[in-house]
Amino acid sequence: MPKSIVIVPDRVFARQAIRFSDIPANAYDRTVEQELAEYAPDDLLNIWRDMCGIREFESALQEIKARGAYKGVNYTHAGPAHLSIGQEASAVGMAFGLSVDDQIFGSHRSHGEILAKGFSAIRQLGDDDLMEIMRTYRDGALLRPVDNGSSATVRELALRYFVYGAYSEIFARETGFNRGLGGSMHAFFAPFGIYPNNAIVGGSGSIAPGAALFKRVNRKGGIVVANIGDASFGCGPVWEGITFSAMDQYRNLWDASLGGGLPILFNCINNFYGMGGQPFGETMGIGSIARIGAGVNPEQMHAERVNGYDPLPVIEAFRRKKQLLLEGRGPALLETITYRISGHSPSDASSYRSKEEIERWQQADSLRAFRGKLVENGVLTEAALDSARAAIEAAVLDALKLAVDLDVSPRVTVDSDLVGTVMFSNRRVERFDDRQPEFLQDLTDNPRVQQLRGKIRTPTHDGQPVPKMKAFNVRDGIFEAMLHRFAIDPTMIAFGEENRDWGGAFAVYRGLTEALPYHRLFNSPISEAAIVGAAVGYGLAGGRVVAELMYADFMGRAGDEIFNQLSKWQAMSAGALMLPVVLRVSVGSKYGAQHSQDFTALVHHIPGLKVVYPVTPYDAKGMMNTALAGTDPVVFFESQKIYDMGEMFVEEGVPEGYYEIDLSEPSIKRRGTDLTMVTLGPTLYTAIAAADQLQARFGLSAEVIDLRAATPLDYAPIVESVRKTGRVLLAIDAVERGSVMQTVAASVTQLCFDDLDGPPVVVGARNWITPAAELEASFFPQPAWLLDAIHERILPLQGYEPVTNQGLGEFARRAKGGV
Ligand SMILES: Cc1ncc(C[n+]2csc(CCOP(=O)(O)OP(=O)(O)O)c2C)c(N)n1
Ligand SMILES: [Mg+2]
Repeated sequence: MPKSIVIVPDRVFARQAIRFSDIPANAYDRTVEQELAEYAPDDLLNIWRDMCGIREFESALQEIKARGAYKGVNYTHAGPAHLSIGQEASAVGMAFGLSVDDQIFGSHRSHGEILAKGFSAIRQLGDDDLMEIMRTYRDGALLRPVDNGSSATVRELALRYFVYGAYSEIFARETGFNRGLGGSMHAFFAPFGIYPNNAIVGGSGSIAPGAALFKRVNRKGGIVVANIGDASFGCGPVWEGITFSAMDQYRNLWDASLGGGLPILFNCINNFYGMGGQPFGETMGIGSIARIGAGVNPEQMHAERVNGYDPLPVIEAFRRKKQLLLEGRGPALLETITYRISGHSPSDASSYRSKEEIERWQQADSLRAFRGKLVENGVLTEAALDSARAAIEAAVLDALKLAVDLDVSPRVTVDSDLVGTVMFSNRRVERFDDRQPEFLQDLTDNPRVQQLRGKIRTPTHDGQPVPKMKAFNVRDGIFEAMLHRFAIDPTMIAFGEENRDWGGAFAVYRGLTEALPYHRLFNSPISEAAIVGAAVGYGLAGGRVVAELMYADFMGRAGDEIFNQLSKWQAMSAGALMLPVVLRVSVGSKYGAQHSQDFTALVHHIPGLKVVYPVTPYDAKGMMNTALAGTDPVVFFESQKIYDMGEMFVEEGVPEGYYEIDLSEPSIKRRGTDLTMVTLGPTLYTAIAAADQLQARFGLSAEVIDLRAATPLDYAPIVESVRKTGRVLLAIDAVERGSVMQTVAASVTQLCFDDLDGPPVVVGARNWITPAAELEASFFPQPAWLLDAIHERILPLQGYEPVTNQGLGEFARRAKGGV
C-alpha cells in the first residue's frame, strides 16, 4: 500500500451507508424517427446485410454438420461448430460502431462476432489498407484463392477474403486465418482488431484486461471488448479479470496522461443458457449479470442491460460505453440479451428447453423484426433488402465452396512439423517500441543500484569466502537483468502481488519502486488468474511483461491461464502472435504443504512453455536477460532457499555488464570422471555437498551438471558426461514421482544405453505433502540420501553405512501404498 493512502480510524468507523444506484435495464427508448435521423439508409442496409451474412454463414455450418451438405456443397466437418443462430443482432450491434483499433476477444461461440467485426472493419478501411492487409497477411495465402477477378470492388474482395479465411480456419485449412491451427473455437484475425476466441469458458475474461492494459500503458487508442457468455460469469477468472480492470490505482496513482481506468467493456452475451444449465433460476442466484457491476466499484461498472435482439439499442449502448471508456472511466459492463436458437453444438438435442420457448424466440427473430421495422417505416424497400441479402448469401456460399475444396484450400500436411515450428517464436526483440523508456529517476541515483556497486561478485574475495551480506546474490542477478531490460524496452512492465512498495516478493524488486512509474511496476489484486491472464493479453497485444506469482504453489490458481492460454496462443496463431511473457514463480521452503512445492514437472509437461530454474547469481542474471530479450513464454522458477546465495562457480564473477545464457544449455558446475550427478533447482548445492564427501571419503570424482532448464533442454552435455562416467544419479527437490528428473532419466537411459553401467537413479523429495519446517530434512533430498542411493544402486562405497533406505525394495513397497 503506498503511503499516500492513509487509513484513518475515525473515518472508517463513521456511521454511513453503502449506496447503490439503479442499474438500467432495457432503457433504450429512441423512436424510429430519432434513429432514422442518426443513420443513413446505407448504414441500416449494412446492418441488415451483416446480420444476414452471419445467419447464412452459421446456417451453412449447421447443415454441413447435420447433413453433410448445403446448397449443393457436400462436406463432412469433423471439428466443432458452436453456432449463434439467433444472436446476430447482438454481434452486429456490438461491432457496428467499433473502430478497427478497438479489439474484441471472444468465446467458443464467436463466429458471429468475428464476422461482424470483420465486416465493420472492411467498411472502415480504405482500399489501399485493405489490399495491403490481404497481400501481406501470411504473404497473401488467403488472398490468392479468392482473387480471381470476380469481385467488382476491393471491399467486395475483402469480404470474400474474410469469410473465406474464417471458413478455412474452421475447416483446418492452410488458407485459414491461422493455417487451421486455431479452428472454430480459437479463430482470430488481428489486422481487423479480432483477437482470440477462447474454448475455455470465460477465458477471455482474464486475458482481455491485459490488452486494455497495453492500450493504457503504451498510450494507444481504442477500447477492448470481452465478449463472454452469461454462464461464464460463474468462472473465478472472469471475476478476477473484472477486479484487475477496476483497480483504483489507474485513476488514483497512475500518471493522468495515461488516460485513467482501463478501456475495457465486459460484454455479456446473455442467451440464458450455459450448455443446458440456466444461470438464471438454476445455476446462479444473481438474477441479472448487470447486477455484478454494483459489487465492483462505486460507478457500478456503468452496468446496464440492453436488448440484443435488436441491433440499434446495442449500437447505441456501445457508443455510450465506448465514450466513457475513452474518457478513462472504465471498466464497463453490458448485459446484451439475446437467444441461441441453434443448439449449443450440433449434437445438442435441446433436451433442456421446450419447443414452445424456441418457437417464441423464432417468432421474435431479430432478422425478421429488423426487416419489418425498416420496411414498415419506409426506410428501405423489400427489394433493396432482398437484394442485399442475396448478395451476401452468394458471397458466403462462394467462400464456402472454395474453403471445402482441398485443391484450393489444402490442409497443412499432417506429417509436417508445422505445429512444432510455431510453438515457440524463438525470436529476439530488443524493444517492442522505439520511444524512450519511462523512469522516475536517473538509475545511477537508485539506492539498490548503488548498493550493488559495493557487492562482491566473485566466489572468493582476498582468498576468503564472501560473507552473505556482501555477496552479489541470486535476487541481485534477477534485479540487475530486469532493470537493464526495463531501460531497453519501453513496453516492458512488471506486476503481481506486493510488487511495488513491499519491494517485491522476497525483496527481489527492492529499488524498482523508486525507479519506475506505477504503470511499469504495480501491485495487482490477489488474483493469480488475472495476473497471468492479463500478462497473456498484454503480450498478445504487443508488449513485454514480467508477471509474478510469489509462490509456485499458487500456480493452481492460474491453472487455465498457464496451461491453456500462455502455452497455446503462439501455436494456435500459427506464428502470427508472439508471447514475450516471463512468469516468475518462487519455490518456497519452511512454509509447509501449500507453500513449498517445486511444480516444474507440471509446466514441463505442457507443450508451449519454456521452463527454467537457475540457482546461481550468474545463471539467474544471464537467463533472465535471455528470457527478456526473447519472444516466448518463460516460466522462471526461483528458489527461496538460495536467494541469498553468492556466486560459487564462476571464478571471474558475475559480470556487471550484459550477457545472455542459452536457455537450453545445461551447465557443468564441477568436472569429474567417476559419476555424473544431474540436478535441477537448489538440489545443485545438495549434490555439490555430496560430491565433496564422495571425493573426501571415497576418492571418487563426481561431475555435477545443473540442467538450469527443463524446456528447452540440450541433452548433449549430459550424454557426453555419461559416456565418460557410465553412471548417473539425478536429484531434484520436487517429489520424485513424475518429476522432471524421471523424464530426463528415461531419456538418458535411451540416449546412453550402451554406455551405462546400470540404470540412472533418481532421488527426489519424498512423495508426501511438504511437512513443517522442522521436518523438512526428512522430506527434501539431503547429501546423505545421494550417497545412500549411490551406495545402494550405483556403486558400493567401501565401509559406508547408509542413513536412509534408498533401495529398490523400499521404493516398490512405498509405491504400492501410493507414497
Ligand atoms: C472452463 C470450461 N468449463 C466448461 C466448458 C464446457 N462448456 C463449453 S460451452 C459451455 C457453456 C457456456 O455458456 P456461456 O458462457 O453462457 O456461453 P454460450 O455457450 O451460451 O455462448 C460449457 C459448460 C468449457 N469449455 N470450459
Ligand atoms: Mg449462455
